[in-house]
Amino acid sequence: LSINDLKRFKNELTRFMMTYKFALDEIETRIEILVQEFEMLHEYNPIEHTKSRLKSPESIFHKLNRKGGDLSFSGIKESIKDIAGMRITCSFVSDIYVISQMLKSQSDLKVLDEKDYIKNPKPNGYQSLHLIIEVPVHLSDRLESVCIEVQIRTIAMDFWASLEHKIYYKFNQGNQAVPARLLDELKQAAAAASALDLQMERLHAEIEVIKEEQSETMDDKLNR
Ligand code: 0O2
Repeated sequence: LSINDLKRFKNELTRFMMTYKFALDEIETRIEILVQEFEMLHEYNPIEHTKSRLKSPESIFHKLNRKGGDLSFSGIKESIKDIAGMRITCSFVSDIYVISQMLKSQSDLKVLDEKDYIKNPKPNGYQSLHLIIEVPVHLSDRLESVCIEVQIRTIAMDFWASLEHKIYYKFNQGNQAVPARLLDELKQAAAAASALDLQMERLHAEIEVIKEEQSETMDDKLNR
């Protein structure tokens, strides 16, 4: 392997990773437009926060080894769909489906896969809506279709998932299994998070009705 081979590989890797960054930039902009328009029309923002990340080359390599795939840029592109990931945290469960529907209805985005872990939570309690979306990226000399994974969840689901991730990380670093009692408690915590989401959604709907009634009364007074 010569120094020139290494330089060529480094350039190819940079170019490969850049396409995923551009796909994330593209989706971030589209989400930002949806939020601003939604806020203007409904005086309400369905998104609490968003977070984007690119998988590191090391982590891509580990995943490829685990899943078994061709060690080439086209092979990686084919077998790993979450090199670019965006997490959207919403206030309420219904907002998750509103955002998902808005993305699905954009004609130049292609939803390749959808996993609804809200309707069908994972056995450990994990909840989220996952979409694998193919995004068109216009480069200087070609058009590339780039996959990104979008995870949409509520604040409660996100709180649960980040704690669960930390617990697994801690135990896995020591090559230990997570104790059954902790797994059980995590499952109970997932049920509590779900109940909280339901309660918040109900309260939100009630508040919306009150706001609507108040604005109707105000309109009546002004029209009298
Ligand atoms: P990271 O570092 O968050 O990216 P895949 O492994 O992606 O080929 P899979 O398992 O069918 O196939 O994908 P799925 O179910 O869509 O889940 C992928 C991602 O969802 C994970 O990415 C996590 O981010 C999240 N996730 C899925 N299940 C759990 C869970 O039980 N707990 C938590 N905390 N997160 C989960 P990565 O690559 O594992 O990690």
